[in-house]
Amino acid sequence: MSSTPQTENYKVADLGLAKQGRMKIEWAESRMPVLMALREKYAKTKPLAGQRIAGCLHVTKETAVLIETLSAAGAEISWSGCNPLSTQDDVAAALAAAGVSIYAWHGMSVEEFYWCIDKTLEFKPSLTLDDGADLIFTVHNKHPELASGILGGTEETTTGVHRLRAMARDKKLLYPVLAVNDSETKWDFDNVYGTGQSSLDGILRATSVLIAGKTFVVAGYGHCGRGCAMRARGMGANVIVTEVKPTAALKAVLEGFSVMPMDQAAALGDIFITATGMKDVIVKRHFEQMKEGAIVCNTGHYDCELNLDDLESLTESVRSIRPSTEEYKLKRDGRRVYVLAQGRLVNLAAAEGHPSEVMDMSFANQFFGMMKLAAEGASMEPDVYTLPEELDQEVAGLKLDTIGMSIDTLTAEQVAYLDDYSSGT
Ligand code: 3DD
Repeated sequence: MSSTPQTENYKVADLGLAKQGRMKIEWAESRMPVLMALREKYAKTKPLAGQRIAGCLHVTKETAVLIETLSAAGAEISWSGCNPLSTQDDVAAALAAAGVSIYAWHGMSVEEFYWCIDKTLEFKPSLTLDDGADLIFTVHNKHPELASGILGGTEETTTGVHRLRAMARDKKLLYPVLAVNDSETKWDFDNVYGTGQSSLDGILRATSVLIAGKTFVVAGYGHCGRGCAMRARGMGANVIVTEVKPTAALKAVLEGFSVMPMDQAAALGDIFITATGMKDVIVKRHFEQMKEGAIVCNTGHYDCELNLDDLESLTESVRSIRPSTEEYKLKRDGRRVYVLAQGRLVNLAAAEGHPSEVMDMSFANQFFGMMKLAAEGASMEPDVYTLPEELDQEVAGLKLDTIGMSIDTLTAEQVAYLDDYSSGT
């Protein structure tokens, strides 16, 4: 439990970390020019005035920039973290010290995790902002009476969007949701380049091992897995990809990665990372085959991809040998397997998550999503929607402007040519 007493509108680990946290937030601000431009523009008109946003998203220095941008645009905020291990306590302290209603600390229990979500719902939000859908699930399963007051919600991550689409299909959704994850300026940047870099960052901070020359097994070749494979290869690893989807596996083959079932890869890998969104990706028979010293981690949103109950059934003793690194000594022959971040997303639990530069675009989509729902949510049916394609071009254009890049534009004649079917070659 966090040592800071809960006041009426926040609970964090240690308010004394606020000064350090504020400097981390300022560092992120200097690398999130799109959000900062939106903050400057909308602080004047405050289009979110009167809105109460309950957020459930990793409390990182980048999320703090989003929170303070939404607040500058007029919204009232109440926030919790979306993973028990991903909160940066100094950032949470800085937000609390600045008056943000925040309930988040690193290392909370699952019970405390849901207590924090309940606290954010006390002010009866008009909008919800999710990463992994725990907040919206809590509204639907525990506080359905709040749904009538909610104009809509956004969802940040692949797995969350998948589950919300299933709810919408089954007509269980009580209010409209915008799938921020499905914006190209989110998934094609955050999921690929963000996850690739931040997952290697998490592994390196937790273990400090050499990546070059190691056999690096990536389970899942979706956008996140692709990023991990790309970055591991960049550091000199021999990358093996495991998949269940033929097209994804074929892409990995054509990118030059080895592809094989986990049953085969388990005996070969030095480092394993799961990025599938599926449960039980690495299970007992795989742990049994692993080499002495194998390192295993997950970068998927939920902590179900490594079956640690299976590993525990094989284990004689466990010790925390480094921060975010636990050593499991196996009964059979004393072999040691190392699990990072207790099987939770290694990029946020053992490092700081994706770099600010990519979160700048993900969170610009979150910001525009909140604006759209504030304006139109009341007239939208409960379903899952993607943000308009032109918004992607606007976000990418803002990013290019803020990094001083300019591009060509089509002439009127070229635009006409696109639709011209009067002649061929
Ligand atoms: N996620 C990764 N890095 C993050 C950061 N620095 N701040 C907040 C959230 C962060 C999670 C996102 O990648 C989210 O898009 C996801 O889970 O898909």
